[in-house]
Amino acid sequence: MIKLYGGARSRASIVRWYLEELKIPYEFILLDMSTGEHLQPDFLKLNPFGKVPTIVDGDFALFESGAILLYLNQKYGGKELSIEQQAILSQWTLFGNSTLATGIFVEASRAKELPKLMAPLNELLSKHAYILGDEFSVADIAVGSILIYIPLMLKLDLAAYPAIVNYIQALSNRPACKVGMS
Ligand SMILES: N[C@@H](CCC(=O)N[C@@H](CS)C(=O)NCC(=O)O)C(=O)O
Repeated sequence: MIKLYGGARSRASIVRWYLEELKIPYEFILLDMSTGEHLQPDFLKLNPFGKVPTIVDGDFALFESGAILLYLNQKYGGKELSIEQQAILSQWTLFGNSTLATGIFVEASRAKELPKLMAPLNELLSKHAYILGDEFSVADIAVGSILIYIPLMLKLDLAAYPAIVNYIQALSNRPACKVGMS
């Protein structure tokens, strides 16, 4: 069974949400980061940087939430993807994990970056329900999880981006999201 190592209110939620969507049995191992459980030798063997999320699938260990999402999609997503389709999923996963997360969470550049990211995203989501079109995909986990952190953690005013507000609401109503991102 896949082991998912996480901490309270950590990015392990993103991976947990996807494991729930895929309906894969998994064991969630909650590390007490306040006492440094993530810095103990046994965990550092899995992730030398001492960060969560990290998974172990059989004897294969993997860290970085984006890499884990793409691995799970490739192994358990049930679809044969072309190189281009796989690249598009990587594009959105890296966008969520890096460009979007930086734009949202780095306070110093937020005022400048946020409109540049949110306006095109709002436009895209006003045309179709999900990032890739009418079908939910791992791209929605990667991008949606970062967007969901806005109402959860930052309380930014999203009134100018109604399609994003609807998207966040729709994703938050998914049973898997409720378990993963809670
Ligand atoms: N880019 C990484 C970020 C991992 C990360 O920074 N995780 C935090 C929790 S959200 C952590 O483990 N922090 C512990 C530490 O830095 O000591 C990912 O998406 O997996």
